[in-house]
Amino acid sequence: MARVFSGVQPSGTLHLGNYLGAFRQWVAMQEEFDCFYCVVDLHSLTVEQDPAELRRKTIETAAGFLAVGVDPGRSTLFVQSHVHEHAELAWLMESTIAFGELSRMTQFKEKSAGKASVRASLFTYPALMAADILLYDTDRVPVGDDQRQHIELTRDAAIRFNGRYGETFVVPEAVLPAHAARVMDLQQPRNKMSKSESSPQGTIDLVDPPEAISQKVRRAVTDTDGSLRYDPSAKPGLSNLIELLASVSGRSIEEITSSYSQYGPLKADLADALVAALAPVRERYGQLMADPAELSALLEQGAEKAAAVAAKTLARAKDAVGLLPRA
Ligand code: ATP
Ligand code: LTN
Repeated sequence: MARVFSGVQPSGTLHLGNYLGAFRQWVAMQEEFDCFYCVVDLHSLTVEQDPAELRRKTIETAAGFLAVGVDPGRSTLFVQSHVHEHAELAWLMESTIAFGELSRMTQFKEKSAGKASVRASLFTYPALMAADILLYDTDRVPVGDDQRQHIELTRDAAIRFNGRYGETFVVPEAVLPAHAARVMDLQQPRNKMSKSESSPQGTIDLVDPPEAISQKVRRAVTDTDGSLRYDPSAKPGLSNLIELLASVSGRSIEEITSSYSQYGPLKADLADALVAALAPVRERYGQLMADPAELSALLEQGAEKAAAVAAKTLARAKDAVGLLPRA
């Protein structure tokens, strides 16, 4: 069975971008693939985190995976720092990827812009991400559009390593959703909806109550020209709402733009569709968070399964580069 790997940082509350950009594909892919889904806590250390808060968010993020429909009976669900091979292979990746390549990563440029102090790990982070993916002989990586460049870099790193040291890694491919691969902030529709950077009014959280979802959609920023058409560069707010409706309802962009003439009814239908999609997620999330012992047992089983796979790949890679095995 082909392998899938993906991860989410425990850096905040899961939102609609995570759901439509990543989670829905994660759930669908369980039918066909051997899936590994990871709470990438090491990645979140690239920026300041409060220790107690980080522990709490790690559990919440894992509960979010299950709430959206990741099935621990079929998929392996685990926490990155529980499998030490990630940090170790990351060093070999930093020794494969060039400084110039990391300098070209747009996410680094965006997240470091204007900051007085930037952690070295924010710069090297794509090497850790490459390690995450390559450790599991991953064929496909379901992600949102913002991660496309990192997956390209992972592919380049795998190809370069294999060329230099012999066939070691599977070269993975990104899988992006047809719609809503880049969900925009509802208040600032030129920026992506984000856990760490968006305002509460601009973000729909997976656990928002129905009234909050409807209110945020109603107040979403659009424009005043009144013409209902899909044009992301001239009409980013409205186009985002159209994308969202296409994604949650399965309707096409053309069908949507031809069936509404005013923004109000489109917003109302979008709000209803989002409430219907997210209500069961919110309910399951509440149940899961009520039983943290069950969650940590699942994460323990997941770590054990993940480590068994990761250890083999790491040993192969260390051997390939010429690190002397212990006697
Ligand atoms: P942060 O703001 O801390 O960078 P984030 O909200 O971008 O967090 P991540 O943990 O970085 O979330 O991303 C998890 C997954 O969700 C990734 O596959 C990413 O591509 C996807 N994703 C995140 N934001 C969006 C978005 N606005 N639209 C579509 N997909 C998204
Ligand atoms: N960098 C990603 C999270 C991430 C990831 C991964 C996604 C870390 N490792 C491996 C897919 C595969 C992010 O910030 N969204």
